[in-house]
Amino acid sequence: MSRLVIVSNRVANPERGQASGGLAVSILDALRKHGGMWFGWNGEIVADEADITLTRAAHDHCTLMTMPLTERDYREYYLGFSNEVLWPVHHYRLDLAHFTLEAAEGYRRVNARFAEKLSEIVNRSDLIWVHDYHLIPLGADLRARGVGNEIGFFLHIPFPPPEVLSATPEHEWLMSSLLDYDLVGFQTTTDQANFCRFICESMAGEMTAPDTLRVAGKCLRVSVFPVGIDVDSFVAMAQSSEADNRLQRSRREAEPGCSVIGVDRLDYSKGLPEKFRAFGRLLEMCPDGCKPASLIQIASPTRDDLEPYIDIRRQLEALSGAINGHYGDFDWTPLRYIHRAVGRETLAGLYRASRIGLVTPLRDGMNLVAKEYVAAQDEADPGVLVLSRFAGAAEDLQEALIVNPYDIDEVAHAMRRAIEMTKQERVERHQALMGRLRQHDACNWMLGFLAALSSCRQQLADDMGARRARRRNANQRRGPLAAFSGYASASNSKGKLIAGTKFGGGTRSSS
Ligand code: ADQ
Repeated sequence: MSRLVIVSNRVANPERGQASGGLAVSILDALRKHGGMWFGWNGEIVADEADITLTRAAHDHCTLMTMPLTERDYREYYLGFSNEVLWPVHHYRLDLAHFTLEAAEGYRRVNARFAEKLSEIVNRSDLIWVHDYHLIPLGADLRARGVGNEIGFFLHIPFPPPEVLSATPEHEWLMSSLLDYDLVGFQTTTDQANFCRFICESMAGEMTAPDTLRVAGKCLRVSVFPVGIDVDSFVAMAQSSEADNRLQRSRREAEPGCSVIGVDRLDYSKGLPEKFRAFGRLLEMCPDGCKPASLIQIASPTRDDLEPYIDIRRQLEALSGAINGHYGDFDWTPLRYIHRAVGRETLAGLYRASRIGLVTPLRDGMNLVAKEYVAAQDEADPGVLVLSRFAGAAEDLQEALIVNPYDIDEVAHAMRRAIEMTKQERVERHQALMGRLRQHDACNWMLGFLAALSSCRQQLADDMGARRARRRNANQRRGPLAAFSGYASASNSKGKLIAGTKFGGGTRSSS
């Protein structure tokens, strides 16, 4: 079996149980199952490029190869281009995107350095799996250094429609650099469709099969691999003694009403102000003196050097203060807002103790919290997941109460519906959701991606062989001049043929 080399911006410490980002959680699950090497930034900042060296650390199931960034890299590559341009644009927030040439330069520079260091340590037979938006051009940089391995890329965040993407300066360069991967994976069919539409409409590509793009003389496999969680280990975690202690404590200290939990990184994409307002609306809908529900919102700090993150924190402090000031009582704090990371067992216990899991991002690649909440429930008396239709998870988790997070009334009504839902309905919905979680769990995500990556060159070669054979047969059936006319129409009409390429349906004639 080939060695797996995972590359991501940040390498998390596998021994610390508090990874509060979805990417780290999913990669750790993958490495626990498969083993291999994890390559990336160690979170440290050094003064000078000359101080950047690779460090190796061995763990039970993997080797970590990490290096620091310089202060300038951090500012330009990480905060600047990755998180002030790509993150907002991919979450449909053009209003928050802030582009500078220095940031774009920094992004190119760090990707090139990752490629330089990585190319020195990979073996020819390694399968290389690059993760997320920080490292889009890494595949092309590796190719430029002669790395001929199979290289796959997985995007954890949404892929916006071409009309939004094209507002990013440098987007053409970025998208063309994706063509050097063998396989590009997305969370949902919507993301995949947006990407394929961009390639077909803006880069004269064509779809030669439902998951294959041909563009600029290259073939690229493009598929959907919804990220999942390790269901059994999360179920076990939710029943562990630590989770049980948290559950018992939560029950003892419970605020009045139905318990509602929210767990998110403190990010503007997660829709936290809208969530607080919807909770406020729920309280407002109830008669005076009624205490229908209490919300615990855990929001781990993230990117707090950036203005939009400072701003959202201010908004949440003001909103939670206003809600508690207005509705709170001597025996009741309706909204508890906790701004820090929490251990995973504690989280599991909190999910289990809560009747409602409130997951309402404005836009999200997948959202693992939604899946963790479902897995942590007591199957005999489960809680209800209220889920944003704009989370990738909503494509699959249809038995949740699906809401529009911008519609405060709709979210408030969904919470009321969850409070009033019969046990039988809760059990039925939960059973169906657990089936879906198991179908798309962490293991299937990883194995699906790796199987596609290791077979995609062969499959592309087979597809091309089959296409050539089909064309030959068709020409033979049409007689001796057909081969010539087929060639002529393809070459004469190249521009038009491409302009007439029908997205998702292969080529069609330009007539
Ligand atoms: P994130 O945006 O980080 O991930 P998400 O999928 O919800 O979002 O994952 C968050 C993870 O961190 C969960 O496992 C959660 O338990 C944990 N977490 C969150 N807040 C925490 C806290 N306060 N304390 C401890 N743990 C906390 C990105 C994309 C997502 C995509 C994932 C995986 O933005 O859309 O689902 O990658 O692909």
